[in-house]
Amino acid sequence: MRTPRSLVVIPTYNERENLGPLVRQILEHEGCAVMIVDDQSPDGTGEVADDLAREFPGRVDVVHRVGKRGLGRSYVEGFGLALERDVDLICQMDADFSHDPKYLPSLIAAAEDHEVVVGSRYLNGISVVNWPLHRLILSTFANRYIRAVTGLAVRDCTGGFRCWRREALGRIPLGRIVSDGYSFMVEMLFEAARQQCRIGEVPIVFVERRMGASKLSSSVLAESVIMPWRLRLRKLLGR
Ligand SMILES: Nc1nc2c(ncn2[C@@H]2O[C@H](COP(=O)(O)OP(=O)(O)O)[C@@H](O)[C@H]2O)c(=O)[nH]1
Ligand SMILES: [Mg+2]
Repeated sequence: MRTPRSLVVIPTYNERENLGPLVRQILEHEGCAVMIVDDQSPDGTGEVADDLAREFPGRVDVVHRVGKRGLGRSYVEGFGLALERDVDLICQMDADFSHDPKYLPSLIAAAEDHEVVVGSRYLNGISVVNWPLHRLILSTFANRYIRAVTGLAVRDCTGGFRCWRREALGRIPLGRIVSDGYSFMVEMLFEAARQQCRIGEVPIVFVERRMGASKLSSSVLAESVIMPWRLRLRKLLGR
């Protein structure tokens, strides 16, 4: 069987030190190309991305967003552009090495019989390295809460390391996605489940970033509390 063509979409905000090494590791995998979606990072990540695009023509692309920044917005824009490309799979991952590119082959392989594959921290117990206890509790509680409210059967609903079959991603109404933080991950999975997509999970070990800072904010957390109920209502109303 031929290697599937995969485009890895990476949103960046202040990831200057991480981006170069990460992109190089991704490109070691046959069939993988990268699309960086930068939100005018003040630390110059956008220029690092441009340098990479020059170094790897045809394998690295950069989208420079302007206007209000946001993770969800960046993904919606990146996915829209990725769907115009001649690729089989569209992957997504963080730029901070929490998602190790070494797992790309297992996500890609699982996409053979699933339409969406989630790199999961919570398949075999908890596989997270270097998180303070409060963050672990928050994340595991959040996932239970999301599963209970939305009915999703996925163990890790908030993780951002995923691989989509192109047709499946194309069925998600990207223009209607409203959330922007962790909820964006939940909303995308919820819509995938509504489209009857087969969702699979493969185990990953998630390692907290060593360089740069997290952009987790309290408004993102507030959105995560409300969004599962909005999604449930949306389904109930058939919207
Ligand atoms: N384009 C873009 N990327 C973002 C934004 N906020 C976070 N990111 C990226 O999203 C990924 C995850 O963010 P991070 O701060 O590590 O969140 P955490 O892992 O939950 O602490 C990283 O690649 C960030 O650079 C944003 O507003 N715009
Ligand atoms: Mg992170």
